[in-house]
Amino acid sequence: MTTLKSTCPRDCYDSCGMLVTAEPGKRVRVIGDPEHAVARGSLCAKCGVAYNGVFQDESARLLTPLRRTGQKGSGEFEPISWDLALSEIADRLGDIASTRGEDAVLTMNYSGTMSLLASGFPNRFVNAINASEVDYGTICNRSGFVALDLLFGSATRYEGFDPRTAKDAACIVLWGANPAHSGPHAHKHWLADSPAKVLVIDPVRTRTADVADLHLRPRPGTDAALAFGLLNALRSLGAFDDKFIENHVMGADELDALIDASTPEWAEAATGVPAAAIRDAASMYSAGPAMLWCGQSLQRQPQGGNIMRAAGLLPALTGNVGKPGTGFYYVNGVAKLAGVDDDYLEGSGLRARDGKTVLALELADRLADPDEFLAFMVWNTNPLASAANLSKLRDAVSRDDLFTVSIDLFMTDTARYADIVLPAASFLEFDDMTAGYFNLSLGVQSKIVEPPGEALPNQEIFRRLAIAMGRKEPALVEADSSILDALLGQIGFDGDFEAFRERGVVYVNGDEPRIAYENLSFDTPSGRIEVASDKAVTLGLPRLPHAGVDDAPADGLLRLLSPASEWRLNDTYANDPRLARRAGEFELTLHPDDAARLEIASGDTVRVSNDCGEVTLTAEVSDCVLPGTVMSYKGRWPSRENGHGSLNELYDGRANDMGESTAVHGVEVQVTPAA
Ligand SMILES: Nc1nc2c(c(=O)[nH]1)N[C@H]1C(S)=C(S)[C@@H](COP(=O)(O)OP(=O)(O)OC[C@H]3O[C@@H](n4cnc5c(=O)[nH]c(N)nc54)[C@H](O)[C@@H]3O)O[C@H]1N2
Ligand SMILES: Nc1nc2c(c(=O)[nH]1)N[C@H]1C(S)=C(S)[C@@H](COP(=O)(O)OP(=O)(O)OC[C@H]3O[C@@H](n4cnc5c(=O)[nH]c(N)nc54)[C@H](O)[C@@H]3O)O[C@H]1N2
Ligand SMILES: [Mo]
Repeated sequence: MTTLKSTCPRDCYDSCGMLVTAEPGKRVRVIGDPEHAVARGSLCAKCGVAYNGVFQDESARLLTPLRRTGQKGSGEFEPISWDLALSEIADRLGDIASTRGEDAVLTMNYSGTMSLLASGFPNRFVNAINASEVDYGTICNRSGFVALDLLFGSATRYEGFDPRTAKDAACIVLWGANPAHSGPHAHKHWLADSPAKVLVIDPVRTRTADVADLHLRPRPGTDAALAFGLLNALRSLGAFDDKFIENHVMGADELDALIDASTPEWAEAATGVPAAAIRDAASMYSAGPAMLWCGQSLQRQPQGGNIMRAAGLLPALTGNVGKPGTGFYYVNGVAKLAGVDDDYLEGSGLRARDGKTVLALELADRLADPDEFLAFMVWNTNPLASAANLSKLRDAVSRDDLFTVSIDLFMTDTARYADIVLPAASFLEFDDMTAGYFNLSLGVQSKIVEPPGEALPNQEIFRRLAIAMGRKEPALVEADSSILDALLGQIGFDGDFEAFRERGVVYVNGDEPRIAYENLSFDTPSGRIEVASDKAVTLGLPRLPHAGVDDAPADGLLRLLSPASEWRLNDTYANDPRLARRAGEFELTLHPDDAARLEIASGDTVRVSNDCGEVTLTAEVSDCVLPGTVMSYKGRWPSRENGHGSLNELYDGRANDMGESTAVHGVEVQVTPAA
């Protein structure tokens, strides 16, 4: 029996430490590491099931390379050898490059695994062949970065508060974040243990809201008005830090008139949150050091970029920056913060010329055009479930003249449309390193078992592909062990990979919380926090954040929210039978008032539609959503829903106000009882 420390590489706030145990003749056992500060001996309900379930189920895993035999999307394939698969891919990519140019090859990958080698190394190949790339950040969190960059500088891409500093906070605000689902250990331990009062701002009564001291429920897309209402109340309480503003903030006085006008009563009318609750929230936030967690859903609104900018004014104007127990958090870029050299890992120097960039939201339109792309290579993501404009995307990937390669652990909806499918190894099957995006942790990923069948780690697949294409650059075939040694050197770890495995996890700044922006220098053009931003103007954006809200949906339409499910990690785990049972019916939650008006009861089948598409769901009537709003969790594979599709049938890919980023929570739908 062998037990090793490892780390969960999913796109999740937690980055749990795990113990993986192999015994001859048995499945590997995967549990939470009792010594790991986040996991504390347990995995979350979904990963605990899937890692001991579908991830080790050879009947669900892809075991050999496959070549398509039926129509695209039919899921009919025949096994072929690695040699054949790689030489076919190499030939096709080579032909396309020589006849149509290298940029006719479009590559796409995202956060399906976040371990550094499996996510970073394949980009060396992408760069070396000068391929085009999908900028997938736009489907998740780009506009939040643009907004926080304007305010606090580009370091916000890497650094928000260190969760360990919560011990010094009097108040923690969770705004548009639901860690009860999206970071279950942060919810269960970090939030529960913190002495701070908890303020949750979310239109939905989530399980995170259930444990809050105060829950504000703005109508979706009205958070900027709420932010200004809070600022008005904070200023009345004397909570603005005039000295901090004078020394470290640019342009605050330009907001005076807007803050004057944004009384809590005005904000109540704009957002639906009672004025008294806004005042209470302001007193909570001003009672001592306060931390602000801006969730990724805060910016998935048509005006989501402005909302992030407005929310960021709270710490800026109250001086809740640079001291223990303060600050803001969005996404921490821990690898970068720890010293990992992205350019080395991803081989940016191997690129001789730029390819094209395709924003995630325009994927369907751009891929439909045969004059642009003739090959599509996809790994670490499942766009045929998660991307916008799904029915158009299905048509695009059905093109006969498009050569599609999918690399995954499973026969996903995306793999079904591929010409060649390659089987990837899971995190149990190769050594690697992970970096968190909430906790400032770097963890080991340990190989505990051989991959099933002929599956290979992403890195090995791309090494072999480089060789099949006759590439000579040493960086394209660098061994994992050599890269891991280099990464350990970059983060300053004192020891080799075996010593790192033994340790399991290391933290940026060691045992002490890192105080973000402690020296109060910001890498904005002025070096201060820029409330008023000339840079924004050069980007075609307003100089100042504003208090505008989205219009309420027109007659009869309802606004659809599609946040993270407790039983899925994005679309991952949809094919685990036990988790599919837990997730249950594909439900749409609607408020009792709307249900009464539409004559819909819990359990009814409803048609949810708009100009973009339609899906058939099961109604659940509950006042956990607001009137005028409906909710359904993301993460369904259309192929597994008897043709009921995914919520992304309903999102046409319209971008929001900053960074051409997702506005998926701005989707409006009609709901009717299904005949
Ligand atoms: N309606 C709606 N749509 C959304 C969202 C929403 O809120 N609402 N959220 C958006 C967001 S935030 C995101 S991030 C995207 C995510 O959407 P996706 O990127 O499609 O989601 P994942 O489930 O992370 O898909 C990862 C895939 O990677 C595979 N994988 C895992 N490990 C490995 C590996 O080691 N190698 C290889 N080759 N493959 C591996 C998994 O099996 C899985 O099929 O969805 C977006 N779509
Ligand atoms: N279990 C699980 N964990 C996950 C994921 C998953 O799919 N499942 N996905 C991972 C990924 S890729 C990401 S990006 C993160 C996302 O995780 P989070 O950052 O927590 O974001 P979401 O779950 O999309 O939404 C959080 C909350 O925002 C609320 N919200 C929606 N619209 C508004 C609004 O207009 N105003 C306010 N104030 N709130 C609003 C929603 O009701 C929801 O409760 O989670 C990661 N972790
Ligand atoms: Mo995401």
